[in-house]
Amino acid sequence: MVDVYQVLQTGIYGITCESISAGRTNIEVVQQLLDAGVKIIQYREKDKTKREKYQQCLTLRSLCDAAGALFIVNDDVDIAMAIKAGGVHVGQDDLPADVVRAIVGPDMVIGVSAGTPNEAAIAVAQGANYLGVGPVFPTGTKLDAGDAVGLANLAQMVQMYNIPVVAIGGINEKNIMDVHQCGVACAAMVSTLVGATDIKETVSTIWRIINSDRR
Ligand code: 3NM
Repeated sequence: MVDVYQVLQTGIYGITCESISAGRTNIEVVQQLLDAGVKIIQYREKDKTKREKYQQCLTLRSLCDAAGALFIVNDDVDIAMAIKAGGVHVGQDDLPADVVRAIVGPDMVIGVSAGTPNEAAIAVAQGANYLGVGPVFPTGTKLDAGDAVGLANLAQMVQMYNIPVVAIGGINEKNIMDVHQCGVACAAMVSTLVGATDIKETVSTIWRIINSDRR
């Protein structure tokens, strides 16, 4: 069994997006992330049918299980249920966290995206297990991500809630130290990881930076 809270403190949270994966499939990218030691993977895919997503998720869940990693499905509560994912991540336009909880039961991890303290407070009250806060910096990966939250607001939101905060949006090797110093549990990255020429090397570099901060 994956210890969710331990996994959420590992620093790096990988998110898929096949269209910016340098010609690799989500399966190939996730295998490389897992080989590099990443312990939390979110399946986020906007350009596939539900059937295609379901099929990729089935494969990815078994890869994550074999690697002792937590597998989280973005948006699609039904797919998360069908493949027995470890978690589901929802945004402000999706079902509220308490409704998701009623559907998925007590054991599935629920992550909620929150761009403001008010959204975060509601998510926490509704039983979210972690908060996704972003976009910390401007990002080209999610076009409707809204205005950048910035480091000061991120640090404030980390202090406000007693559940793990996952920072997201525009995070890369150059700014990961600043993000980490805000006290976040993890930094979630799409383009920096899936678009990397050498995924393993990029993960190692980011971990080196984070660990130099922990010492
Ligand atoms: N959610 P990249 S920003 C999926 O602000 C997602 O909630 C965001 O991609 C939010 O790491 C984002 O390439 C995209 O900037 C992050």
